[in-house]
Amino acid sequence: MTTLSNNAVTARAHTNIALVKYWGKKDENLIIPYTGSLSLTLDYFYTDTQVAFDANLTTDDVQIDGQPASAKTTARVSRFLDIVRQRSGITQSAAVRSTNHVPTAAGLASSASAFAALAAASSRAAGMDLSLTDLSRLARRGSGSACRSIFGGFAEWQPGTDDTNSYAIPIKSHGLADLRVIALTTAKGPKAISSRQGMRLSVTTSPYYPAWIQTAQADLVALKAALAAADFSAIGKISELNAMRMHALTLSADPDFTYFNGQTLTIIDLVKSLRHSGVECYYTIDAGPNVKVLCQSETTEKIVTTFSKVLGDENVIVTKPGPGVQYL
Ligand code: 2P0
Repeated sequence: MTTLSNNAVTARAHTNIALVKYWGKKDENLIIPYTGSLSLTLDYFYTDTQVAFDANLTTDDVQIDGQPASAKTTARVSRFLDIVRQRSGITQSAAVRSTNHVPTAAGLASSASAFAALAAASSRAAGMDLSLTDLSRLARRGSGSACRSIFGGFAEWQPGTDDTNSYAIPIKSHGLADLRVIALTTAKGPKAISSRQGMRLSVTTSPYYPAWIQTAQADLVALKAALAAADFSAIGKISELNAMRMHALTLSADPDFTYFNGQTLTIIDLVKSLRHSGVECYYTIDAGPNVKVLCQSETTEKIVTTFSKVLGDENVIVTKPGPGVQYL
């Protein structure tokens, strides 16, 4: 990445995978969720973002992966930068250069790493020195899941009730160093229904949404107990169940929709048959057809071999717990 100017700040943030998912906003403007969620930050996928406020610019100049961002993306970044400008008192427009370190067209680019890196870089470039809690609150305004990517390892987004008390906290874990996540790509390119639209449709039309609120809260309590006990089997089971409960909201929305494709279902079956054959692994799926498989280091090779045969080597990536946001 070329340096913009002497006062440019660059930050790196990693993506995260939610084991208990965030799916639905109580407040769409402030991005306050109905339920808490808990994720694992991943080391392999990350975004580097450089920000420089510049008196010579008349509008924000946003480039992603070396290309000018679309008008829609630029507008979303500008709305976020407006919050930073308002809080810091800076009035200048900004140059933003963001690079996603995800395999080319792997369909794994994430608003979580993007807005976590943007929050860190833009706030410091504007002269603010925010605590991690305040960074998490700020990142949340860009994209809900970004508030969790401020932290490494496991992070819990406490839903809160307003802007002041909705943020993520790190969850300490011991005995889970050999946890691995295998990212399986089944489709590339943008999805038909964004997670923002998908969650709105689920909240407003699925008759099961009230049940989701209850079960997600219970899943979160159970997951935290499983993490405290470093109980991999329980972590996997809860994650799988919670993912399917989230996807049940899409199938029960009106109009119904799904993020799964045919290969998603094939992978689910394969994970189950691996498990029945004694290879312990569990799946989780976000707002897209790609699947993440949770496993432990000793079984990773066997699982990778199984999925490489089905999807091709390039669509199977092994990753592990990753770090929190950092300045470069
Ligand atoms: C999650 N997802 O907890 C859930 C599970 C997708 C499925 O957070 O509208 O891009 O920007 O707050 O953070 C994706 O939603 O949504 C997401 P916005 P975001 O990771």
